[in-house]
Amino acid sequence: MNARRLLLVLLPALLLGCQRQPGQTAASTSGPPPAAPAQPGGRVLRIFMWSDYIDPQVVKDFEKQNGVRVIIDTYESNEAMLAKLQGGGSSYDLANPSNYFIQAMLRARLLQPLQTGLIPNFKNVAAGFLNPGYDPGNRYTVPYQYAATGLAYNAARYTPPSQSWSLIFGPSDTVKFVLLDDPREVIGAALKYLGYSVNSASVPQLRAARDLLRKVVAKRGFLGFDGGPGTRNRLLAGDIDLGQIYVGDLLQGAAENKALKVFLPKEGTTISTDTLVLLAGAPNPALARRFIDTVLAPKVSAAISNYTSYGNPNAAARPYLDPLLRDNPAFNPPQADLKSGKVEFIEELPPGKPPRLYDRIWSELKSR
Ligand code: N2P
Repeated sequence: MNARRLLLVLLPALLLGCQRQPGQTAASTSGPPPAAPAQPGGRVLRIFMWSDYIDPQVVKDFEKQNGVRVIIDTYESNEAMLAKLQGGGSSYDLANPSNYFIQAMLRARLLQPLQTGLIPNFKNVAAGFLNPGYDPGNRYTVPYQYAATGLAYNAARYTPPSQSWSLIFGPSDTVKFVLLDDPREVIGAALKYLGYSVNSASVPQLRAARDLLRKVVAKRGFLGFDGGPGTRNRLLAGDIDLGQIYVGDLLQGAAENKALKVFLPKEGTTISTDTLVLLAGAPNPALARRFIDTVLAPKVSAAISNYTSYGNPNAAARPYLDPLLRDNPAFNPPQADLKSGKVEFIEELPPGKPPRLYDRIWSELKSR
């Protein structure tokens, strides 16, 4: 926790001069009696979430309506999220993993059942997002937002001659570009460019993806790996021509600068659902469920997507979605492309050799 956050958490207690230690009762506290607890319970809700992934007004309203403080710490990859949670020492209530990290979090005993029966707005989840393969019966997850991954450019400095991954994966070395700092996205895009599944577990196919990516990261125009917001900012600053990016992160920048554009490459691409999960050690599970219930309310859910430009799995939110977003194929990939697998959901790899192969490819790419 940084100093500012620490101060925000401690401030009410410091002002009252009566910070109560664990196990200390009101009767044994000297000085003025403690103020009535904020509703419900005068607590802090701590959320670990992808960066730039919520409308801050939604958080402020939740704090006000419930008399609580919400602290959101952010990350830019599932790997970073899992490493921090596995390292312990953090007392988050909620986290925001992608669908293909749920089983790994369960194996690491990081999750507790959500009990969606206690979350009335769960009824708003669109049928296509219910009972997913990564979490049968929605025992541990609700879908939060989803994101396809595209190629983005700044039209003020670069006009792509095609809508293809070949702009970066082809032989030419004339554009400056970055790739996402995300192994499944980068290896998945290379697999898709080669005509394979983004979830391939085939050794020859993965070798082909590795050989391609070795050449890609050796290009003069390759300027490194970055997160979604970092890539958006480099495009806004005009430092790069092209960037692989989670579509919503780019569309947030396009609201600021109309020259920022994004497309889903014609060979196909990855997509994933980011979820909300209740962590096993959550200090405030009831408040955490109340937060999930709030973000699943139709207008709140739509406000979040309208702010973040990310896909919305909430059927009741649809009427409130910005039509410009709703009708943008990069934001809302065509059903036919989802059905055909052209836009393909990243899934957890089968255990054993495949995850090790992906890890090996990724470590090699990152060590260059
Ligand atoms: C938010 C990125 C979320 C999409 N900045 C990654 N699945």
